[in-house]
Amino acid sequence: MNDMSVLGGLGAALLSGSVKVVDITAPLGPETPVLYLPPQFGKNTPNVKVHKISAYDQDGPFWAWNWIELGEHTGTHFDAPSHWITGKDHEGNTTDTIKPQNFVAPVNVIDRSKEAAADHDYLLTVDSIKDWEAEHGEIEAGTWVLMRTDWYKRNGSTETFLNADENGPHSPGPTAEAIEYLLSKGIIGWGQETVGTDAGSAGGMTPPFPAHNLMHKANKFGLASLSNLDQLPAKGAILIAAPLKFVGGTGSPVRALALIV
Ligand code: 23J
Ligand code: MN
Repeated sequence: MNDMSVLGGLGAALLSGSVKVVDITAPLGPETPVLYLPPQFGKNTPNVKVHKISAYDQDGPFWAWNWIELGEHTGTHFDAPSHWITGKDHEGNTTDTIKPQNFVAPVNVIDRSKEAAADHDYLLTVDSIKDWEAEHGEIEAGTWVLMRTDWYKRNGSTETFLNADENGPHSPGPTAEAIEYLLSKGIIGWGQETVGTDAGSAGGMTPPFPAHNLMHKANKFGLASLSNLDQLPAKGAILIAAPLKFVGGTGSPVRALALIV
């Protein structure tokens, strides 16, 4: 297939519905759960606030509009390398300077939903990724890797989503070694369905928050609070997830989509 017929074929497939667009984004609003960090880590990010400007009333007779108060790292969102101290000196490391090719790429989806249901502190290991590759094929350079856990089904409330007790939050994520392994394969991004790209227990890991520390050190990206990964195949989908072009932004809410056949 030549390059023109690839897009012609895609356009026809979108029109006929044989290629489908899956929304892998969680609803964004005042009820959206946000990360909670304990005081030793510093400040927290606020909840979304929506401020009315007008609603077809004396403040704007024929129109409705709002302005929103929004943290960069809120809801389904993109982590830029500048988010982490390890990524702060890279070229093109902010939401406005990242190359847009990174926002559209093939995606691998590692289903560990059974494991995460059985163990809320489930950690994805190198061996588990190698098992997945033996079944589905190698993870290729330039692709995204997402872990499906079905954790998005807990995203309706902060309590179930953060899942914290006196020992801190309990949610699945990657080991540091798993991220190192994925980086050795040349991936451009790591994403999951939990509030951040790391496990609830990640503050106590070496290094702390390894998905953030290691991905951003490598000038690579993250996606957090993804939804509906149970609708994606292990391989073969195309991820589309572009942050707002915030000048100097460390991250941004996104409308994350996947193209599937
Ligand atoms: C700051 C500190 C720790 C974490 C995070 C932010 C996030 O999850 C985020 O949204 O980037 S874990
Ligand atoms: Mn983030």
